[in-house]
Formats: sequence, structure tokens, C-alpha cells
Amino acid sequence: MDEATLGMLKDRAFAARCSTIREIAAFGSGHIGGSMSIIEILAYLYWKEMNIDPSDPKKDDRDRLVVSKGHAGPAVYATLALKGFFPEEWLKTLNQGGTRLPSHCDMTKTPGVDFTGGSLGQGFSAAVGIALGQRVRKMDARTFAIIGDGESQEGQIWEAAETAGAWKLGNLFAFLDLNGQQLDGYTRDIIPQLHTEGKWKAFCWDVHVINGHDFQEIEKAIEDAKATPDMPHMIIMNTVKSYGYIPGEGIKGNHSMTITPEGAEEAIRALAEREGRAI
Ligand SMILES: Cc1ncc(C[n+]2csc(CCOP(=O)(O)OP(=O)(O)O)c2C)c(N)n1
Repeated sequence: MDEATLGMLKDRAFAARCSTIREIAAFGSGHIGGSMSIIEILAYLYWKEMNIDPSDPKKDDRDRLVVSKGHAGPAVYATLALKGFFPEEWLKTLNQGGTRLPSHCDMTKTPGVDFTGGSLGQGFSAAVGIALGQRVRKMDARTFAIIGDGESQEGQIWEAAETAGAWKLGNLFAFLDLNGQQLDGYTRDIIPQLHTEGKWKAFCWDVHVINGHDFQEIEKAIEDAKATPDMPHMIIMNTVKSYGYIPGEGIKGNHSMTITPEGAEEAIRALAEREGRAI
């Protein structure tokens, strides 16, 4: 990746982080942890990889993204707004009465959202079905999906995994947000997510393990995956829950946090300082 592209992606990620923090602060609380850990993959997909058109969000031959861990809605909305799917003003209405941006992603409400998430495990099955549909219709389009490590404790994830592996769905690119945390604690203390790479390989997936906050590694994994067109792809992303919202980084209790408007601006200043950015 050239320096200009890398700089552009880092700028988009920073902007999406600021919007996500402010969005949640406008409501007063929300799912900051699992939103912040997927900011880089969202930026990469929307600015570098996916065939989508913000002026025509339902175009038939588009690539699809299923955010199966649908509670990461705030990060998805921040990204979609920056990309031009809807006005950034909408971000002030997150989770409020009459909003088009509910706490969890809802395809019937938000332009650019391809599938409704929230009931963990279900979105991933839908992603397998969507990828199969694209293949049946002989389309070039691909399906991308993001799942969580807590979510991976759902049996439905593994039914979908087995099906996609058996059907050799090479147009399905999944990302596991391996942040080591779930709603009420660390996965290691609840149901440890062990042998993750081996499990996906056993289900006949093409597997890559990366740092999910590193754009160069994201690009390499996706490009390497394209060289294996007859298997579904699992890109295991080691991430930090709440990455970039420094008051929540890695701490227990960062799944949904209370954020005041003043606290949001303070957190954004701290992030800018850490990244050496002027704001
Ligand atoms: C079927 C189902 N069970 C429980 C929940 C409640 N819930 C919402 S988020 C969450 C934790 C998810 O953890 P993970 O997938 O690791 O997400 P992340 O830590 O990245 O936010 C739980 C248990 C749910 N939404 N759906």
C-alpha cells in the first residue's frame, strides 16, 4: 500500500473514531467497546475494497457487508455517514425515538446497512446465504461479514461455518474481531476462545491471522485470500476492545459505557495527542 493510501485510511479511521465517540455521547451511553475494535476493517472495506455506491445503496451487483455483531452499529453508522450514505447530522440521533440509527444495525432503517444484526450468530448465517445467492446468480459480487469472539460461542456460527466450508464459498470474506472480551468480561474467564485458527481450518476455511488495527496487514490478508478462490476466508483479527477510546481500552466494563459530551471531547483530544494529530 502506498503512503498516500495508508494516510487516507488512517485519516478515515480517526474521523470514524471521533464520530463514534460523539455519537454515543449524544445519547449518553452505548456500545463503544465493540464499535472501536472494528474501525480499521470498516474503513478498509468502505474506502479500499468494497464495490458500493453511496448514491445507490441498494444496487443489485454491490458487495454486501453483514455486521453480525450488530451492537457495533455506532461504528457502522459513523463509517457510512463519512462515506456519504446519509447526512452526518443523523449521527446525533443514535438510539433516540424516531431515529434511523438504532442501537443495533437494522437493514430496514439505515441506508447502506445490508443486514439486521443484534441477535448474535444469526447475521453470519445470513452472510453465508447471501454469498451463496451471489454465486447462484453468477455475480462477481462478494459478501463480507464481521463476527465477534463472544458471538463465536453461539452454535449457529459453526453451522454456518460448516455450510460455507462445504459449499466452498470463495466469495465469502469473514473477519473475526478477536478482542478477547465479551459483554461482561474477558472470554478467557467465560468460554476461552482457544485454537481459533485450527477450528476454522477444520471447517475448511482459508485462514489468516493479523493485527486488526494494521491496514497493511488487513490488505495483505485480503489479497492473499483472493489467491484461494475455492474456500471461504476467515481473517482472524487480533484487536483491542474500545481501541482509540482510551478510557475504555481493554478494561472490564467497556462493552457499553456512559459518555458525556465533555468526556467525548477530552477522549478525542487524548487520542489525537497519542496519534500526533492536530484537531
Ligand atoms: C443471541 C444473543 N445472546 C446474547 C446477546 C447479548 N449480547 C450482546 S453483545 C454480547 C457480547 C458479544 O461479545 P462479542 O461478540 O465478543 O462482541 P464484542 O466484544 O466485540 O463487542 C452479548 C452477550 C445477544 N445480543 N444475542
